[in-house]
Amino acid sequence: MTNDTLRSVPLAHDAHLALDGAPRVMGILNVTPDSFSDGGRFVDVDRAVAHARAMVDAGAALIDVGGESTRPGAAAVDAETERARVLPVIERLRGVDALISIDTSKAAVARAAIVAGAHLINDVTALGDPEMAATAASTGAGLVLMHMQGEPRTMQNDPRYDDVVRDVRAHLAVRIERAEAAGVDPQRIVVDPGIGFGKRLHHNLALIARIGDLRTLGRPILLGASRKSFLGEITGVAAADERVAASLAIAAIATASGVDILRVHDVRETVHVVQTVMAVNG
Ligand code: HH2
Repeated sequence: MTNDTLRSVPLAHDAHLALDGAPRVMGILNVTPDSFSDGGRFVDVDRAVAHARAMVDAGAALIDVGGESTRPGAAAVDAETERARVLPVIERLRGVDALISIDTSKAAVARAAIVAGAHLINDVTALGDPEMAATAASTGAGLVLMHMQGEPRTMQNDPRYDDVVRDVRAHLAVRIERAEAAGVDPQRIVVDPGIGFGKRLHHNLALIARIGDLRTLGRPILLGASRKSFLGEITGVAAADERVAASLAIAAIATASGVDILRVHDVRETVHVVQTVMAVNG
């Protein structure tokens, strides 16, 4: 594992994400009525901004703002509704001491979010929108390419792989090539195996256990496992907000495995995990 490598990911608005081997924590801000863990809690702009600020105070280096739930079976949202949810929040977050990511699969939403002040695009469809790569290229935004099999509505209906880690890696390699072909600077690309997106429990576990295999893509790795349902399958805990300890176990494994960004709900606790694992590993 190349934990000691210093790297910097250039982002929109001349910002950079510095990576030094300890994962950066990305706090989740779902401005949606229906997200699986925090749906409805941060639809109000003042509450969303206050929650973002609290996550930054707790040590989040990034805030991931999303206006459409991607949980299995979630209702699709049009671009206008999504923009109306996220833009007022992003505008209010200008000047906070954190980088802002826009969690969207729509190029039109991504573009508007970058204009409003966002620094990187978190695209869970990895260029499902044919305009997304050109949008990332022209704005200079960072670009998270996440693996998903199928689409949110149906992705959990019997997903299959030959070798899930190899298949996910190959899929991400193709999407990286596609982004580069459209003019995206490869230095700006981050990859993500997409925990829970068209994966059964054993697929998620294999991807986490062998996350280091994705290093050969040559890009920083983001992992989003926080409070997800596979943790409920392991522990028998049905309530998403009671899966914090299980989420922290994954954060510890990911930190020890050299993951670069952890997308989480519980920022303070995750920062403590990262600090502790890094202290032990010297
Ligand atoms: N997971 C979710 C949403 N966006 N983005 C990346 N890059 N990686 C992930 O694993 C990921 C993601 C789903 O979680 P959440 O945002 O908490 O819920 P919902 O999709 O219901 O809003």
